[in-house]
Amino acid sequence: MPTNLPAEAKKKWNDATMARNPREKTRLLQEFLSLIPKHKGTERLRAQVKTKISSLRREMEEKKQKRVGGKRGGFFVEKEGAAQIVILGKTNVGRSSLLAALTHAKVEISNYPFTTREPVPGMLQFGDLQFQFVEAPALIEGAAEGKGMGQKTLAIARNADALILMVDLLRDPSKQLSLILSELEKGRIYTSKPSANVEIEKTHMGTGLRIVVIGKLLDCTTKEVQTTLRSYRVNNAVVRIYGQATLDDVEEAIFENAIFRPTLIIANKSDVAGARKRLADLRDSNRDRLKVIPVSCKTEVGLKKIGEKIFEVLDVVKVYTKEPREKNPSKAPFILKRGATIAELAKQIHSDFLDRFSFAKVWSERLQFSPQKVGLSFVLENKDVVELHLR
Ligand SMILES: Nc1nc2c(ncn2[C@@H]2O[C@H](COP(=O)(O)OP(=O)(O)OP(=O)(O)O)[C@@H](O)[C@H]2O)c(=O)[nH]1
Ligand SMILES: [Mg+2]
Repeated sequence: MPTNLPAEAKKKWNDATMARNPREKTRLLQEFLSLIPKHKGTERLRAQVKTKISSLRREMEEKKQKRVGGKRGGFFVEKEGAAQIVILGKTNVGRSSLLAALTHAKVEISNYPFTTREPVPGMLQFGDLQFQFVEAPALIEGAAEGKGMGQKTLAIARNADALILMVDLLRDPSKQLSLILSELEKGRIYTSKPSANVEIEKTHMGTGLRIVVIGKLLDCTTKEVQTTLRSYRVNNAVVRIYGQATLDDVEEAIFENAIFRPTLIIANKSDVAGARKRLADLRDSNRDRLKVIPVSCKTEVGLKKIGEKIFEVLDVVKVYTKEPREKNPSKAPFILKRGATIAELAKQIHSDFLDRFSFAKVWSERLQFSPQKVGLSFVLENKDVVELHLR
């Protein structure tokens, strides 16, 4: 539904995005909020702006406390391995137990609530790949508004490559799941693939607007997209439109980028009485059709499947490279999004390989002639072996 914002509101939004100081930004956002007409089409936007204001307030409050206490919270976890998977869930569901069962991480497991207060990483060896699991602090209701370090926790989820939503089968698992999903949604993190995705990458002054439509515009032309962007004073940007997008999708992307993260549900404590019935209820209520894996960290049932399921949900392929004249491919594979081409592989190996590319050879059982000589647009598949020839 269109927001139909008056020009004055659009200008105010632009001022707010330009403001660097949180106090100033909060004030401008509040003024922006008061200029948004109240109707069904702006409901979501108003909620979003309110969340943003309360998070800015909390941020300022925390900074103030930090100046007094001098304590720093190191919440960012540097990525290692093929993918970073963040484990989210309510307290005591067994996030630490899962991390301890899958990796060598040293974590504290206890039946007291809120034992884990900072993200804890650990590595899982899966064949010739390594996955990095990160236990996030427990999520509580109101996390998206900043309760219980909620925003920092959601920021870790935003940065992840995939998510594990963990519930336990001791208490109502569907209720636990809907709490997590609702906090994620408020944080604009989606667990199912959206039908459209609009990315706005702001560029330098004077570079102009470049619209790249990879999917299809359903109800507007590229020109209308440009007009909408300009009305919000987005004048220099590369805008990529994936899937079946509407003008509303474009407008939404102006306010904040929604992101999609591949997601699995892990239902822990399958050993407890009544677990089977609760698991069935959880599966019934799971409207987004996310994959549910029942496990028990206590009896270790189901844990062996997790590596494989993560690999599947990431929707990636692993590709081995080979040096010309060497007999065997490298031991460590490269991980690429499914559908990636030789060009993406070349870029990942070295920033100037794309410019120096001459041709590639690909070995695979699926090819009629292997090795096959290919160019940059060749789509790679799982377990392909690639030899790059440079100029
Ligand atoms: N019966 C049963 N209990 C489990 C299982 N996994 C974990 N627990 C127990 O659940 C309690 C909480 O486990 P933790 O792994 O500390 O849970 P957490 O999600 O990390 O909790 P916080 O970090 O405190 O939020 C502990 O008493 C565990 O022993 C399981 O598979 N079955
Ligand atoms: Mg824990």
